[in-house]
Amino acid sequence: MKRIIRFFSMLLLTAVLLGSLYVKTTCYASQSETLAKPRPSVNGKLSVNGTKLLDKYGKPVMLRGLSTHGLSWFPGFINEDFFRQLSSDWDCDLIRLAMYSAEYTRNPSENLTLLLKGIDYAIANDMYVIVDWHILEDYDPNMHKNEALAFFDLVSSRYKDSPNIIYEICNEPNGSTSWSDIYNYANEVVPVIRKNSPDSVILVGTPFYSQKLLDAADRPLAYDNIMYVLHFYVSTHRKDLQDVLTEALNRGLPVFVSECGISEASGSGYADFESAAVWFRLLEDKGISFAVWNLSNKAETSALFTTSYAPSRTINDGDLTSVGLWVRDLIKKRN
Ligand code: IDC
Repeated sequence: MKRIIRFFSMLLLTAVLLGSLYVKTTCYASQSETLAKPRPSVNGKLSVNGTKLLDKYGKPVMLRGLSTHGLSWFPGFINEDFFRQLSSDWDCDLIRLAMYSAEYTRNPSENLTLLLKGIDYAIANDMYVIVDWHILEDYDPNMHKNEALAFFDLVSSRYKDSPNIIYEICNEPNGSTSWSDIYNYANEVVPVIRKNSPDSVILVGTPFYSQKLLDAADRPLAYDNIMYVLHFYVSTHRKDLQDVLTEALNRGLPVFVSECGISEASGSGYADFESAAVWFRLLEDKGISFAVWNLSNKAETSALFTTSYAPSRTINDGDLTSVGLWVRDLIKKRN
């Protein structure tokens, strides 16, 4: 009798163990299936539902990509062959074009040509592309609001039918700029984009260099398909800012990390790869899309390329900085 009881309890235990293993593996499988490698040609137009970024089938997607440096300072990196390599050799599905607003207002026509080239190369190479109005030294987006309205009107009417484009209306408000300043600015810029491109995803920067997500969570904008921006630099920002991200998500705020760097907040200094691993694990766990700063050969820690790399050449491992190698692997070996 005892033997029979033992036999059946072993049988039961095995069944429970196998059952939990099955649940675990299928969960992982569905997670990587939905989140891996989205492409505009397959996943199409994006939208936002709750905290999630969705593809045209309503499946959650996570974009993993790279940000240019200021377009006007590193125009050589806006070349089709370079974009092709990022897309096909690095499996990069997102590129962010950083159009420094202060530079743009100094020389609109040349900068616009460069930006449009970048968008066209991204589209030709099947990547999503963020059009970033990169305010920084002009710390309040209202400072160049009229130029921003004209800029977004032009770009969104030109690309109104493209599923590739994501608009980022103010990189990093800073100084005394409050969420209510940004809120008012967004209430003017979003309708201009939406008039041309009704459902496009729009990213909105948050106060203090796009770190104060919780200010936005207190009073989100009244439009659909909006995501709120968090930026971090792994050697400066750690648990406090990670907790802000988690709290914002818990409060239902959709978050997009449109810029992050493997350096100190200055863009240079020490590269803390351990902190980077913690940050990107968190983004993977939460399914948060990101773009890493920066695609340039400037002598600074966050640059992915060595100073001797000429962007007209095929990329070799020797052309990448230690940060570049790490980021290339991060983008490529996902899931
Ligand atoms: C930095 C560049 C650096 C440039 C500086 C000023 O890496 O070469 O001299 O801008 O234009 C940001 C900004 C981003 C900064 C980056 C690093 O969005 O423009 O780039 N950073 O400082 N926010 C936090 C860090």
